[in-house]
Amino acid sequence: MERTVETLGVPMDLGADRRGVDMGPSAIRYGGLNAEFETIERSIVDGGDLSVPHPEEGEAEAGTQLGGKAKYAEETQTVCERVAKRVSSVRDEGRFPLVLGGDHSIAIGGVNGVTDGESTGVIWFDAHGDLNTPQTTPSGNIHGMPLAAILGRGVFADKPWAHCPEVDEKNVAMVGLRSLDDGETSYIRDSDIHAYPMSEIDQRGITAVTEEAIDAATTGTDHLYVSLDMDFLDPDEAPGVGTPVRGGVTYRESHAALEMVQDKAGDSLCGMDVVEVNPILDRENRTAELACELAASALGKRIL
Ligand code: Z70
Ligand code: MN
Ligand code: MN
Ligand code: MN
Repeated sequence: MERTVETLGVPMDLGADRRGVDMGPSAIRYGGLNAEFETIERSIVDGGDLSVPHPEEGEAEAGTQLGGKAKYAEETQTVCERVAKRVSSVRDEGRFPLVLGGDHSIAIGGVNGVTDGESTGVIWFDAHGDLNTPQTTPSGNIHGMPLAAILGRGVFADKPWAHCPEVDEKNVAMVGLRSLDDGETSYIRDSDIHAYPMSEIDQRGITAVTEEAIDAATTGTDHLYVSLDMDFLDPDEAPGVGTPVRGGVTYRESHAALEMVQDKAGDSLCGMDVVEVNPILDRENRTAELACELAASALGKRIL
C-alpha cells in the first residue's frame, strides 16, 4: 500500500433526505485528520473538495429514474464519475486515496476509481445494507443503493458506469448490519455476499467476524477497498450521522475492526472512504473526530 495518503472531499448530500452530510468533509478535516496522521509514518496531502451540484441553486433536480424511485440519479452519476476519475489519478500518482463524504452514494465512485480491471474485494462497515434498487427502495435515496449499483443490480443497472464487474459478490463482506429493508434481506439471502449482522458480532466478537470478513474480501482478489459508513457505530459514540440506528458497535470495537484491516490486509488495501458524517446532528464534532481516528487506525496508527 502506498505511503502517502491523499484525501478527497466529496460534499455530497443528494443521496440522502436529511441535509448536513455535505459538511462532512469540512468536519472531518476540522476533527484533526492531519494530526492523526502525524502519529503514523505516512504523509497526508489534501486534494481539496470535488464540486457537487446543489439543490438550492437549481443545479440539481430530484429527477427520477425507473418509475420515480431514484432521486438525483443523473447528478449522482456526474459526481461519482468525478470521484472515480480523481481516485484513479491519485492511485496513478502513487498515492493512497481516502475519500471523505458526503453520503454513501459516493462509494460507487470510490470503488469504480480503484478497480481498473483488477479483481477487488470490498468490506462495507454499515448499519444498513445499501442494497436497495429502484424497485425495492422505501425512500428513493441513492445512499441506500450504492452496493447494489456496484454489483450491477438496481439503480444504473442499465448504465454500465456504476457496475464494477471486478467486484464479485463472494468478495464482498458487510459488517455491522442492523437495519435491512425486505428487498435487501432477500438480496443477501440469494447472493454470495458475506453479511455479518450485529447479532453475529455479539455472539462471536468483533475480531473473529472482521477477520472472516477480511478473508472473504481478500481471497482470490488483487486488492481491497474499505467503505466505512460512520453509522456502523452506535449513535452514543457517533451521533452525527445521516441515519443513526441504535445497537451499533462500540468505540473500542470500531477501533479493533479497523486496526485489523491494516494488520491482516494493509498491503492489499488500495482505497478507503469514510462517509455519512453529519456535523449538524453531532455533539462537539465527536463523530468527525472518531472518523479521523478510525481512518488512521485502518492506515496503521498504533500507540505501541
Ligand atoms: C434505507 C433506504 C440508508 C444510510 C443507507 C436506509 C438508507 N435502507 N441510510 N445509509 N445512512 O432508504 O434505502
Ligand atoms: Mn451506508
Ligand atoms: Mn448506513
Ligand atoms: Mn467500472
